[in-house]
Amino acid sequence: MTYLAKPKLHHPTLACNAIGFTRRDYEGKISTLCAGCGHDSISAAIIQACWELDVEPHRVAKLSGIGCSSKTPDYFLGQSHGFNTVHGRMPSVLTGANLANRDLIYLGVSGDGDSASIGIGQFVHAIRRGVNMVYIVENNGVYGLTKGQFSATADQGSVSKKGVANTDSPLDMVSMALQLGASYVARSFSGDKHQLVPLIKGALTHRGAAFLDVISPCVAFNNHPGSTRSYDYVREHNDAVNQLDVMVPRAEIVVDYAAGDTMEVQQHDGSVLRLRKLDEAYDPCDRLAAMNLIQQRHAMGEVVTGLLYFDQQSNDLHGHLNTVPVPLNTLQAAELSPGSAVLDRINASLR
Ligand SMILES: Cc1ncc(C[n+]2csc(CCOP(=O)(O)OP(=O)(O)O)c2C)c(N)n1
Ligand code: SF4
Ligand SMILES: [Mg+2]
Repeated sequence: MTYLAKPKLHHPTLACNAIGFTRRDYEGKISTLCAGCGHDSISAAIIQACWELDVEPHRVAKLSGIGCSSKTPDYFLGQSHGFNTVHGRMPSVLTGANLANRDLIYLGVSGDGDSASIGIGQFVHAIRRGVNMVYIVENNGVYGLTKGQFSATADQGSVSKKGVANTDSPLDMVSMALQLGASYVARSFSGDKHQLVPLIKGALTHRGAAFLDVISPCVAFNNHPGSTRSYDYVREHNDAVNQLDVMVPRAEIVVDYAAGDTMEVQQHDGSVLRLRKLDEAYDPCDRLAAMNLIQQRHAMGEVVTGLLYFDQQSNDLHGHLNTVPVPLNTLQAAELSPGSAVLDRINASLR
């Protein structure tokens, strides 16, 4: 007999964060994914990031599409809001929810199939509009749920489990996000939680469109020699440009890096991103340089990871539209319909 429910009781000695939650309070149901799937490590990193940031679970809205990756919101933040949309439609549902209630933290989780094929039109518009969200693509180069067909992000020449080479050019979602104006762009690897957890924390504290491409090996269909999305390939070709720390205002800021090796930037919510440079020449505030480096290293078979770009002056969709500061879903009839006298004044001003 299989038991798929986690025990509700917690050990009394489990550590609590500043708002009294244990790490287990941020978990969801037991995962039904294949043992070793990279997506489960990303779920664990999301749980860790939210716990460390003292995020109130009821303030998070998780949205996803269809795919193994899109199933994962069931496996974390079980006390948060969730909406599992249809294939490729997560970005528009997230945009609508964000417009109605700007007070929630929006976490979009998708796959390379979900976002780079059927949902590509939705992805580009959510990013270019600067929707305030964390958009994570769990990128394994295949359609895992439908048994391992190449996705649009699969590298040309990479070989399927059955030995067939992919002949199409890959679509790089990081380069696209940069070109579309995302204000926080990062790439990481599901097998590197030391890099991934701070990148998720930085994205959660960022205002604007934060995009994370996380290489996440599919152990069932894309983890063999010849694949460029396998654990071995990514470990051997990972080229990290920096290492991020996120310090929230209440935390003591401990300096442990040599001066000159780091750069700090304050986010809108008061948190500080501290970047330790691993590649001295890399400037994460230069969008064009980021695009160049990613393409150059990709041509060499390298996978560039880290915080690739952020915009210190970032804004979001509500800022662009100049909406009122309160959630639109709290406006009352009197505020939405100010009456004929106001309408007459507006009409008169247009004559
Ligand atoms: C409209 C529609 N077309 C096709 C499908 C079949 N389908 C389900 S998941 C999927 C691709 C999933 O790939 P990805 O987003 O990369 O997720 P993964 O399983 O790899 O994590 C497809 C094509 C569907 N569910 N709905
Ligand atoms: S099929 Fe691939 S993507 Fe889906 S759960 Fe299994 S390992 Fe993960
Ligand atoms: Mg996939």
